Amino acid sequence: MSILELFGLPENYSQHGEQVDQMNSVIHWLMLVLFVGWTIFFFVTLFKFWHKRNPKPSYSGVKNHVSTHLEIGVVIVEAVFLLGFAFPLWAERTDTFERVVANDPEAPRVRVIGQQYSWIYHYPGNDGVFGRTDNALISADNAVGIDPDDVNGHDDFISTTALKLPAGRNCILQLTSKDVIHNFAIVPLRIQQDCIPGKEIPMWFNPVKEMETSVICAQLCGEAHANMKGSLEVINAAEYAKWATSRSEEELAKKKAMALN
Ligand SMILES: [Cu+2]
Repeated sequence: MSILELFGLPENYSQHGEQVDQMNSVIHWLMLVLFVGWTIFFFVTLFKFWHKRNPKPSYSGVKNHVSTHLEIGVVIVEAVFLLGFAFPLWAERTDTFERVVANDPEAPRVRVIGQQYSWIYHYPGNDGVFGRTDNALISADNAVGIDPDDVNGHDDFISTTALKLPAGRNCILQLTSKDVIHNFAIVPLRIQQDCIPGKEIPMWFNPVKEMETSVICAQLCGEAHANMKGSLEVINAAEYAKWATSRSEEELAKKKAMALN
């Protein structure tokens, strides 16, 4: 059993998750070593400077420069860690959004809109383009304010029950919020991102296999924050394509029928 499972972290389902887990694990072991080391130092100090062993205090204090040299040494070692290891590792392990999009221009995209206290998912439909949205257009029948005059939005569809995504693809979520700051956190995929009103922030990951999980809001956002749970279903890619196509066609037919009336 890994140290992370011991702390109750669920199984990983994303391509990048193993690297997050490795980092998490290294940090936990390092903290354990520091904890044990400083605890030993504490007791050694208590014993060494115990008043019964040193009945007469030293009035002159330390004369040599060992501590100065030690401190310079610590600065050098930390600089090597930061510049030689941390920065290059960060550059290697993070992927820029441009690179992700260039590698897979067809990557499925979903807009995720947080609101007190639920999540709404806006799919671009079969044309792959999101319709223009405007908060002023939000109403009971238009949960995310899609502009009815924008043709790109006619085949867009909304899901308020679950976020469905295909397994084994790079998925891009574009996160925003209608009211306050929320945070879309998917622990089994080892990813989370703040949803900020007025901004649309991309988040991307590759769910490696089919799964069902809950998504939680990880930013204290009001009195019912604890109830702000969504559900995520990662399904077979072919099944996903079939579902998304039919939902989009349904939506387009509905719009056409409305236009005829
Ligand atoms: Cu919240």
